[in-house]
Amino acid sequence: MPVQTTDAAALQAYLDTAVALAREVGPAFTDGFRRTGRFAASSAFAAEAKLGNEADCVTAVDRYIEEQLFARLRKVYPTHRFVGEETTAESGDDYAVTDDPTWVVDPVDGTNNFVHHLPYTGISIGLAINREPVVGVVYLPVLDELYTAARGLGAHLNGAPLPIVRPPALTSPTALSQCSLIAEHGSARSAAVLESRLGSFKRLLLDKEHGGACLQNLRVMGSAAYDLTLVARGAADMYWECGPHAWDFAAGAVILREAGGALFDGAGWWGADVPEHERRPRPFDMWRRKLLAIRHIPDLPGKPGSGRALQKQLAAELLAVVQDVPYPPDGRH
Ligand code: LIP
Repeated sequence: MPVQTTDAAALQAYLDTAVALAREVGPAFTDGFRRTGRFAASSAFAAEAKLGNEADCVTAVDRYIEEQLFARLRKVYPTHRFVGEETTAESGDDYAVTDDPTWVVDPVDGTNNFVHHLPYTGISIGLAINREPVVGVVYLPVLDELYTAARGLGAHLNGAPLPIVRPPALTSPTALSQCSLIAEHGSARSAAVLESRLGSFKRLLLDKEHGGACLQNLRVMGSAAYDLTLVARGAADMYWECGPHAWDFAAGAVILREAGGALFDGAGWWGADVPEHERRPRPFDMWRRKLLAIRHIPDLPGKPGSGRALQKQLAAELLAVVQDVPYPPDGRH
């Protein structure tokens, strides 16, 4: 098995490259969003439905930015591998997941927001080594928010360390009912998927008298990458979703972890035949398309490790309420 360099200097160099490229393609992204410049001819812009599903769309901007990013990355790292939403999805998802350095890119995450002029949409550039995401850049050009992180080097928003809100202002929720959760509707719209997902939402929101978790609030923002940055900055307590792909999660996962957040497999146990003693949050695997993210929770005074314990407790509480939606994993393993 090849030895991959993941020392701080190597990771910083990868991060610098990713930041420079995100900034470079940013103007094309805003041109697309505003239908100006290179994307002024609106006829060239139409959102196309992938696989006949209008909820899962792609535009000329997605394709253009992915091409630009991969062309530049290939020049700098000719031996690396590349997985991108547009090239990969359009080639039928048939790629091998290996230990090699692999750039995992979503040129426009939140394409639906992009098409509808909602600025919660951005470029997501992740680098995985040994199958684990280690570098992440999420750039929201319209809002000019640049989130950056590399393993062991911290996470930043426009250069300021994350989470933005810190103790003592950052308090600790001690139960699911005190949490704000981000979730998504996703693009799969079959009756079975909707029933499962809406059932989870209902149990999460329902008051306690009727057996629900009575979550403080549930928000749908429309972009997995952005959702992860919101949890990383401390603007939401949790994000849960089954269905997105590695290119939606890769960069945001690094940013969240480096901001002190915790990631778990989002599959959940509702209705599954899992014995009670096995009911613990499983580790996150970005190729499995299921994620639960919990924000940084500070330790209680004099209790080191209590923040991590609370993250696990909240994850367990949430996973006991939601229902898994089965999806095949990304890539060949
Ligand atoms: C989107 C994700 C979102 C999910 C959507 C879609 P896209 O990515 O960010 O979380 O709910 O179905 O996968 O397609 O806009 O890059």
